[in-house]
Amino acid sequence: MIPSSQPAPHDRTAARRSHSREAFARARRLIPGGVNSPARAFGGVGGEPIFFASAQGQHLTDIDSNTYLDYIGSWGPMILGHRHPRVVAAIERALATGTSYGAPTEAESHLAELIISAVPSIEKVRMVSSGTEAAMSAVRLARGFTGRDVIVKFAGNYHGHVDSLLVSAGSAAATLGVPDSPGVTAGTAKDTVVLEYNEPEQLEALFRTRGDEIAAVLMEPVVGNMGLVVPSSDFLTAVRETTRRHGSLFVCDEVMTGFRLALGGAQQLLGIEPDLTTLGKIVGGGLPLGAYGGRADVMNHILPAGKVFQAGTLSGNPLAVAAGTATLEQLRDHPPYAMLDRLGARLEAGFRAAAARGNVTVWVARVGSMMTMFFQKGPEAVPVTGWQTASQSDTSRYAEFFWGMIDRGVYLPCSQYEALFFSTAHTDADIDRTVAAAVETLSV
Ligand code: KE4
Repeated sequence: MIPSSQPAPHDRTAARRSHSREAFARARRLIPGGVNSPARAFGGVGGEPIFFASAQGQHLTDIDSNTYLDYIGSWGPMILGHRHPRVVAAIERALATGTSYGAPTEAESHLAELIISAVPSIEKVRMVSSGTEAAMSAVRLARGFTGRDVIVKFAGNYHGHVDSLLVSAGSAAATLGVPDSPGVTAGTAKDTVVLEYNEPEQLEALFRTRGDEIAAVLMEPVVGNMGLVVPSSDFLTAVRETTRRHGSLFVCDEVMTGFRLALGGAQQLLGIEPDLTTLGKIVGGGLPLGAYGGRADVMNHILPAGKVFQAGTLSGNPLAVAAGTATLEQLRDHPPYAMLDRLGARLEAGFRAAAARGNVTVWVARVGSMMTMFFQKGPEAVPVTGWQTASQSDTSRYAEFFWGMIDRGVYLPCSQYEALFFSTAHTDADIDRTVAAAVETLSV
């Protein structure tokens, strides 16, 4: 249960988290920055990361036995909440027969059928072990298929830690101020062109001059990695029309939005048809699995059907496939999207009201169960349409909000430049409790 007594607000060194502090000190001696991914390092909010012991449904429990309402959901995968019985049972069944074969199984074909039936633009799909691998493979495939070098991406979009895509990247790269990572060579970056999201004229101008060099345009169809930003219909039309006109591929990165915003992902919601789609997170049900797929005439260029190389020891791992299959079957059999949207509207209205009561300027963006409240410095809210406006956010004000919510048992993304997620395990009472915590936090 969430602690009934309300601790002192903004108590970042709360004694209630002494074991996390000790664990972090130990981890820093062993692991760079004490974490295995910078997104969880709390760099964007100050203080030290919280170490967790367990999770169930909508709740996380840290190693100091504090319980939190979880609004990260492992950065997206846990749409059914933690340890959903159907997913746990599927993993246990797979465990009983083997954990890794390095050889094909029928379970992989079954998951492929589920993905293909859920996402109409995907005619063939290849499984990998992460969203990064999916993006890396899709970029190589686009270059191999078109015989061209240039990839277009958008500032504030994040596609994993692929060298060629760590250029003006979002997520932890933006949070920690390394949108262009050291170690990415000029030779690699020269074939990546970065434009501003939601600026169709920029894209059209680029294609007028370099269209015959462009292998693909890669985008998050709804951005989560600069905070949540929705695309304009003009922008989506420009991406689809310019790529089609110039023989380039339209690659939708649905690692975060896939099966999250609809069973068919953001592309179903937005009515777009990309040539390739990358997937991750939910498709693995919280275990390591990514995928990329799309037009069969493109995918058939992947070895051994074609000549574009891509491989992986643990690709299609039986445990990850079992977790992903159970998750997608649950979403197919009991589509939660209307309920998630209703809960999201309740949370959005509550956060807006809390900000108004606290006289705090915010821009709130939400699609279904993904949402971001951008804290802003001026007196009037400014629409956040791309990195240029997202990056003007008042990140220190967000950090104050984050810690005030932590102290009230609500675990939000540890960065202004991330979207929050909630699950089918969250209830109206959880949302109301979250809103009450926001009202208290924003009125101090
Ligand atoms: P992974 O390699 O982390 O599985 O996926 C990379 C990726 C690709 N595309 C999109 C749209 C993504 O959001 C991600 C990963 N998202 C971040 C959070 N915004 C993962 C958290 C982390 O890096 O620890």
